[in-house]
Amino acid sequence: MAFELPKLPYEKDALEPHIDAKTMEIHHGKHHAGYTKKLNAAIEGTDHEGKSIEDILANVSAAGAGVRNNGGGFYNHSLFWEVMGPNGGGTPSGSLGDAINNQFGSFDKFKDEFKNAGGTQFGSGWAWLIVDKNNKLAVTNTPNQDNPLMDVVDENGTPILGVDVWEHAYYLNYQNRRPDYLEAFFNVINWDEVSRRYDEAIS
Ligand code: MN3
Repeated sequence: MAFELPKLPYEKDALEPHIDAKTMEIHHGKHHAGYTKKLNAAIEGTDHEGKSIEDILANVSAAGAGVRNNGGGFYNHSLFWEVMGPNGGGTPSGSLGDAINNQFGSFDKFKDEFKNAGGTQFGSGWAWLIVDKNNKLAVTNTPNQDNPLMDVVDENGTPILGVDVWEHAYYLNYQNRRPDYLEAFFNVINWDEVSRRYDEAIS
């Protein structure tokens, strides 16, 4: 079974004005589609064929760069579309809201740390909110298409929120203003989905 490009869970203009339709169209239809296709090509005829993407990423150090880059790209973007939405923004409530307050002191402090992780990632990469092995929240960042599920990164955990800080994610609308893009991202975060992922990760 080959991996399939997931459908966007909303229309490509649904995140405007924060993320524009043209960026979504290219990002999903070209970039994510490309990672998916190249991942399938990289695993065809290997031991990775038929495994879950999570299993592949957990042992990615033993795989080649093609699996690492495209497997990460496939997984990361699949998560990215899900944790955004047209009715996004605001703040999380429930168990995740409590955990953020406990771990970071306040939502605003978490937001600053997350934006800082995205803003200081040199070159291309991602910023993450993860649940670590002790069920604690942490903010991390990773280069390229690496992610916290991979056995090659410093801080492992289950990613429950991620933001793409590759230039292709924001350059049409924000040019070099990555901090503005990161601020706008907070207007489209689907906290219901992030909370669902949090509850699943700690259960
Ligand atoms: Mn991308």
